[in-house]
Amino acid sequence: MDAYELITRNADEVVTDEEVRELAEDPAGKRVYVGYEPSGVLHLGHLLTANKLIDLQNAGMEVVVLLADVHAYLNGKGSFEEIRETAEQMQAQFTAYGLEEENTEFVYGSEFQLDEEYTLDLHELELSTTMNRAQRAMAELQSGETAKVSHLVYPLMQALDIEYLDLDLAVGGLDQRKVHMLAREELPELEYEARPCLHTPIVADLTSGEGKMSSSEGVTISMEDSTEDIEEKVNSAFCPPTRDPEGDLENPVLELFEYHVFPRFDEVIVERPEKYGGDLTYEEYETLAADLESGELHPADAKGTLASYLDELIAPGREKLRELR
Ligand code: TYR
Repeated sequence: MDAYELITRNADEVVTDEEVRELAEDPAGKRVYVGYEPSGVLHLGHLLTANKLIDLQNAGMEVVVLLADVHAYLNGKGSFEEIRETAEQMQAQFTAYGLEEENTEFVYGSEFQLDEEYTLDLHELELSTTMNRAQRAMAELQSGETAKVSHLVYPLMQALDIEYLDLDLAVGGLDQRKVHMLAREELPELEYEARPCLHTPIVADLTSGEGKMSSSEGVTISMEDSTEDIEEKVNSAFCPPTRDPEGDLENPVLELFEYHVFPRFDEVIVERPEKYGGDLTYEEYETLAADLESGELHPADAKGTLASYLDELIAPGREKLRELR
């Protein structure tokens, strides 16, 4: 796999492809980040972007993880003290998951976002951005929540982070694209360069194949889940044997193989007794998906295999959480 393929595999979108191709020509030492509002327990949503960071690390890039404490504060997630505590737990779980400590720069937003220069730039962005523009970039509110000024400042600061962390590429889930587009438009107003960005897909809810999977909506898998929890969740997951002809429903079991298992393992072995055809070995996601569709691979076998690989990925973080509590 060449650098461009590694950098862009499993991405839903890159902006722009031309800029990312240029980056891929010489990725060594280029800086990339994902920012996360601190959360005490990582779930699959966090791990999907972390997988991308691991790819980028393998492509030779320098990885920065922003523990966005000030952003979480602006989003009403609690006091600074509470947020910092969850940020420490988050960092420990990322490291356990496979973002090597020596090769990953973990930065708290409050380390630079409260500096005078940053603040003055933020005010300049506030001057050059209309309310309307900031509102379009704002994250979706929880149901029943009223928009505050803090929700408008939030995307402006996220845009500024890309400059202040000296990044060559910004990565996030597809839900971050509106902020990244704002950054590309507004940073040049301050005479900073617009940077390319890469968006990972949002994986469907485990039970229905629809919509966004996060900790607040639908069923996800987290670092808190035991082996049995994982087995149970995967066993009850929606797994239609053939692809939805209309194409609106995703198969979450296949998505988890594609975005979580294959990027982290060279091969996937489905263990089956001889009388059911014996073990199956897959080196590529596509082959497994085709076998599920053709009936060669039974959904129950696919689920059992998925659960055990996910468990292997979750185990070190689960252990870490136990130590911390
Ligand atoms: N907006 C991101 C989220 O929803 C968090 C974030 C904050 C990302 C600041 C980047 C950033 O610079 O999780």
